[in-house]
Amino acid sequence: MFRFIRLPLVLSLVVLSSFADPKPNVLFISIDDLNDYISPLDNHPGIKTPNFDRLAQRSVTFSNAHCAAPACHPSRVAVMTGVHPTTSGIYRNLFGAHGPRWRHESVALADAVVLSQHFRDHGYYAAGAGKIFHTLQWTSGDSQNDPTAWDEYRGDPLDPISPDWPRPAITALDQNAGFVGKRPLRDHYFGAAPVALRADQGDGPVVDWAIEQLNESREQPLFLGVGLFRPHIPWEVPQQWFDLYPEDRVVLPEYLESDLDDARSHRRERWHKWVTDNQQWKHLMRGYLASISYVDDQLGRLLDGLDASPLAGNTIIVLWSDHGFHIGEKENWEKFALWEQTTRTPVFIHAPGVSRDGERTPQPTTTTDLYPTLCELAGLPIPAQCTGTSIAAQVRNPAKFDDRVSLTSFVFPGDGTKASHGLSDTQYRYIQYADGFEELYDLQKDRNEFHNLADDPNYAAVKARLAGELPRGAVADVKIPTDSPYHRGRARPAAEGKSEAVGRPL
Ligand SMILES: [Ca+2]
Ligand SMILES: [Ca+2]
Repeated sequence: MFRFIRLPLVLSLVVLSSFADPKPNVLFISIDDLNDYISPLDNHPGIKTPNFDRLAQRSVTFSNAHCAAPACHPSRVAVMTGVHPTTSGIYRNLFGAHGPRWRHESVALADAVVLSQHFRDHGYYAAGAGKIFHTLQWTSGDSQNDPTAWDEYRGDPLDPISPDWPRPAITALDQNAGFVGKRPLRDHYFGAAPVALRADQGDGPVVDWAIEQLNESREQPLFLGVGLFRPHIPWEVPQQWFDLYPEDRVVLPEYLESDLDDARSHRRERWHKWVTDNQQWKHLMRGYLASISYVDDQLGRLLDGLDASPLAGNTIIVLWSDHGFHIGEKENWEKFALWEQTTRTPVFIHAPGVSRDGERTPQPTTTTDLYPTLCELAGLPIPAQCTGTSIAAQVRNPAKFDDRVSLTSFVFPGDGTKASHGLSDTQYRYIQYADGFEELYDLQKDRNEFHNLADDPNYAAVKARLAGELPRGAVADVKIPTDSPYHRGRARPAAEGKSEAVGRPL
C-alpha cells in the first residue's frame, strides 16, 4: 500500500523537476597543441598557468586522457562526430578543403551529426568561434568546419582564424640567416618571437565574442564552442608572456641520448638536429611556454566572462586539446607520434551540481568519449554513430574508474594505408606499429617512456593483455576525395613549404 502511493508521487516529482530545471548550457573549449606541461598535469618546471589551476579546482581533471589521433584534423573530426579514426579511416591531416570534406573522405561520416548540431536538434542554440575543426593561421580558407552545424559562427566559419593573426617583422628576414642547415617549415612558422597584438587580434577577439554570446538574452540553452589557436606554432605572442620565462631559466625536458635506439623512428629527427645544431632548444621551449601562458590568460578571461554572465551556475564546462606535443622529447617536435607525450591531452569537465570539482581521475579515456559524455550530462540521447563511451560516471565519482583503455591511432608516412595504434591503461603504454614493431612502457616507473619493455619476458603477460585490447578491423586510411564539392585542391600558400605534399601530416 505504501509503495503503491509513493511511486507515482516520486515519478511526478521527477517529471515536474525535469520541466522546471532549465537545461544546462555548455561551454566547449578547444585548445590547439596544448600538452601536459600545464600546472594541473605535469607542471613543467617554472610554468605559469594559474587559470588552468583555477579550472582544475572547479572541474574534474582527467589526467589520463588521450586524443583519438595525433594530428589536428583527425582528432577534431573524431571529437566533433564521436567517431574514432579506426571506424572513419581519417587518421591524418588532409589539406585543401573548404567545408566539411570529411563527410566525403569517410563513408562512415557521410551522415554523421556534428556535436553542436546534435545539441541544436535538442533545443539548444549553437554558437562557435575560432578553431574547432581543423584550419591553420597560414592556410586561409582551408577549413573543414561545417557551417550548417551552428546557428552562428564568428567571422567566416570557413576561415575562422587566419585574419586574426599578424606576423612579426621577423618574416622579412632570411629564415636561414645565421643558422646551420635549413629551418623546418618556411617563414619562421617553426619559430618563436614576440608579436604586438591589438585587442582585435590573436585569440583575444574570439574570447571577446564568446563573452558576448554568454550575455546574449535567449530562450534556448546555449552550446558555445570556443576554439583557441595558441600554443600552436608559430610561437608568436606578446612580449609580456616571453618575460615570464627568461631564457637562462628555461628548463628542457628530461632527455636520454640513446632513447630512439629501442623505439621506432618518427622521421622528424632532422627537426631536432636543426634545433640542437643551432642552440635553439631553450628558445623554442620558451616560445611554447610563453604561448601556453598567453592562452592560459585567455582561458582566465573566458572563465571571468562566464562567472559575470547570466549563465554562471548552470553551465557545463569541457576543455580539451586536440593532442599533446613534443619539445624535443625523443628528438621529436610537434606531434605525429604515438608516445604518451603526443597522445596525452588535457581534459577538464565541470557539470553543475554533478561533478566532484577539484578531484582528478586516472580513468583512461579517449577524446571520442566527450560526445557521449556531454549528451549524458545534458540529458540528450547518444547518437548511434558514437564509438566512445561516456565518462559521466567519472565526472560524478572520479575514484570510480573502470578497466577500459584509451586508443590513439595514426597512419605514419611510409606505412601505406595501415594504421598504428597506441593505448594506455592506468599503468602502461603499449604501441603496435603497422609493421608489427612494438613498444611497451611502464609509466609508473618510467614517466619519460625511455625504456621499451616489449621484448622483456617479465612483461610478456602485460603485453599480451594490452595487445588483446587492440582494435579489430580498423579501417584503412582514406584518400582525399577530389570530387567532393568541398575539395578545392592545392591552395596552400608558399609559406607552408613545398616539401610537404597535400595529405602529408604537417
Ligand atoms: Ca593541433
Ligand atoms: Ca628508448
